[in-house]
Amino acid sequence: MAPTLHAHPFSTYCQKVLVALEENATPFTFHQVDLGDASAAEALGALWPFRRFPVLVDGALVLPEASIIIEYLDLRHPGPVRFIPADPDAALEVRLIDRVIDNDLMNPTQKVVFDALRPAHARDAMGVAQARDRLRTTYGWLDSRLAGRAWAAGEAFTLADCGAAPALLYADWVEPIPAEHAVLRAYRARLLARPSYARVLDAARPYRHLFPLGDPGRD
Ligand SMILES: N[C@@H](CCC(=O)N[C@@H](CS)C(=O)NCC(=O)O)C(=O)O
Repeated sequence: MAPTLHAHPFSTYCQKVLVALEENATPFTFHQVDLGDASAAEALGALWPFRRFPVLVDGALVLPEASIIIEYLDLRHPGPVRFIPADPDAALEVRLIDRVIDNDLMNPTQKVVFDALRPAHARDAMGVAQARDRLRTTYGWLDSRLAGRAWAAGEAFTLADCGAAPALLYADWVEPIPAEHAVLRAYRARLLARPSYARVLDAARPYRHLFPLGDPGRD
């Protein structure tokens, strides 16, 4: 039986896994979770007490964490696109960039987005300023690291690119990538044009009204 992905189309970490599934046309069942629905949130909590998605269920296995899910797909549902290179040094580079994408791109973007969802009196202006500063540091690092590469870690599309696609989509909405980072801007454009991510992006369009900083009207 095909695995089931518990997820939401607009969620950045869910999109990361959806890109991997799309890349290899892996059969799966999509179970949409609306965290605003108390019973859906409770059902997700029964799978993963932190109530975060994505969660993949494959037979008796319940697997959270987008990167681990993609590594699992690579092992148990492999396709022509391999997300972790066989060469251990190349695999380290993929995992390093994947960590930077999650920790220093996705997470500060979420900080800014979730802060906008808070009531005005509970906002964290200093935390948001620090998150924006971190995004700018990450942009500079990625712009240098990716120079001369087609994809995040070289010529092959990997785990690092699965996360980079949604992370750069939303990060640029929150804190536009400066024009001087031409390498990074061109990489973001390639990701958005990649058929796997273009399909994920299209499936998420009906939910753009959920973006608390306003639909940017592009991409
Ligand atoms: N480290 C997790 C992060 C997952 C995550 O933060 N998911 C968000 C949606 S993009 C979520 O479920 N947020 C709901 C919440 O934290 O309450 C992963 O890599 O999968």
